[in-house]
Amino acid sequence: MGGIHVTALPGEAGRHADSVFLGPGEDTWPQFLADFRAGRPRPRYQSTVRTLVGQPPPRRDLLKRNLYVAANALVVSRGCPHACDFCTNAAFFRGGPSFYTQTIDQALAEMERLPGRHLYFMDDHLFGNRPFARELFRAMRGMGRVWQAAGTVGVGLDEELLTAAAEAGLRTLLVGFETLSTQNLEAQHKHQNLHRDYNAAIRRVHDAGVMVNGTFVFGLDEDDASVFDRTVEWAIAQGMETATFHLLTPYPGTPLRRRLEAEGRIVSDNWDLYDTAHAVIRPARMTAAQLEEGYHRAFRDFYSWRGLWRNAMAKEAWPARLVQMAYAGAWGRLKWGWDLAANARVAGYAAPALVATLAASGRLLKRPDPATAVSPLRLFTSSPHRNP
Ligand code: B12
Ligand code: SF4
Repeated sequence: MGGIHVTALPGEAGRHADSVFLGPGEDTWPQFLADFRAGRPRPRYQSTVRTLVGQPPPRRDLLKRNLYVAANALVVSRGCPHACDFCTNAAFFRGGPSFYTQTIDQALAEMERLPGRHLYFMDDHLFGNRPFARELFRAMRGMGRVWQAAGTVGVGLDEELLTAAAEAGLRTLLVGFETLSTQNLEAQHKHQNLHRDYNAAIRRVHDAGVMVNGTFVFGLDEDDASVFDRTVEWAIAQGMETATFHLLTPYPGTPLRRRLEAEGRIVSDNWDLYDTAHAVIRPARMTAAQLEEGYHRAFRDFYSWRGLWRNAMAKEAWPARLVQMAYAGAWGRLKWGWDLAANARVAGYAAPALVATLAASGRLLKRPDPATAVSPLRLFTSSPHRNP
């Protein structure tokens, strides 16, 4: 067994497996195979070498593409340059560098192997190494890809990097806003968000033709029962396309857990409830029941028809409003449809619709340039791509 949970709790995992792997697996898996062949597998393997250079390409031929909306999921970096208290990253990468990238050539070669136009970067912070990101986006320009990735608020304020990303095909950016409270950010050591103009960041991301998926954490120490409505109202007022809410969860190995443990505020160690949808801590300024209720209400309100309508109306033009309704509606209101498609093993057939929406959103959101204005009839036509 290996992975994030196992790394945080190797003793627990060791009760269920002969060998456990701590940290990234690239260096330890070959060691294990050699030991296993020799008939001497060890009970514990700790990663010490941190590099993605020279890794064999993933066996994507094993993937049943019809099962996935985003079959072209890839990572070109590991970890993150930041260290927020609630995040599992620092614990996972203990004992070595906690942020490193592939080479540009390796990353491009991986993209070459992926059919179609869509890419879904699973990197924690694709923009975390600025020179790497800039070079990557420059190389991706003209490939005709449309892609989704995650970054920090700072990306929205970094005009040069944002423009390069958008020109390379970035169409949705997941941004960890987490909270609108400075004290909460300080308490979580989320320094990279401090004193950043969230509104300006969103505006600029939109102006670049990129949709925003904002993520938020509820249950931080400054949050009282008013936090849910305030946050949802703010997100809607910004015309944020999609939002994801999470309850503060003290994952094993994190500084957050150590603090809450010392304060006696962790109420459950049932890992099934550690899905960021259950209150497993005693919040400071409300009850656990209020926290859970507010969390569900936030989702309900943001994705209510009224919420979607108001959100869409924050956009200036009707085509952009309609794409916003379609994208956010499909994301937030059609869960039953996605479940149905997943169970019927046909989710992959939704991929062309996703690509069309992402491509259209790029043209619709982008601040209009009169010289290159697009006719509404051409909004959904795709740009040429050598690997359609
Ligand atoms: C992308 C992602 C998602 C995507 C997944 C998309 C997809 N198609 O797979 C989506 C958005 C769906 C998602 C959803 C959720 N996610 Co998520 N997600 C991630 C993210 C950013 C990357 C995961 C990834 O693929 N990494 C790349 C792979 C290569 O790394 P890896 O899995 O760690 O594997 C390496 C090692 O761990 C090791 N290894 C792993 N397994 C094994 C096994 C063996 C035998 C060996 C030898 C080695 C080994 O080797 C690998 C190579 O080095 C991680 C954060 C992170 N950076 O890992 C969070 C993360 C995994 N998610 C998290 C959470 C909480 C969730 C949700 C519960 C959120 C929610 N409330 O909805 C859901 C749960 C979904 C589910 N049903 O499980 C948490 C989990 C925390 C924890 N301690 O358990 C993480 C760690 C984020 C965080 N920092 O808090 N997620
Ligand atoms: S910025 Fe995101 S990925 Fe990086 S340490 Fe903070 S929460 Fe984790």
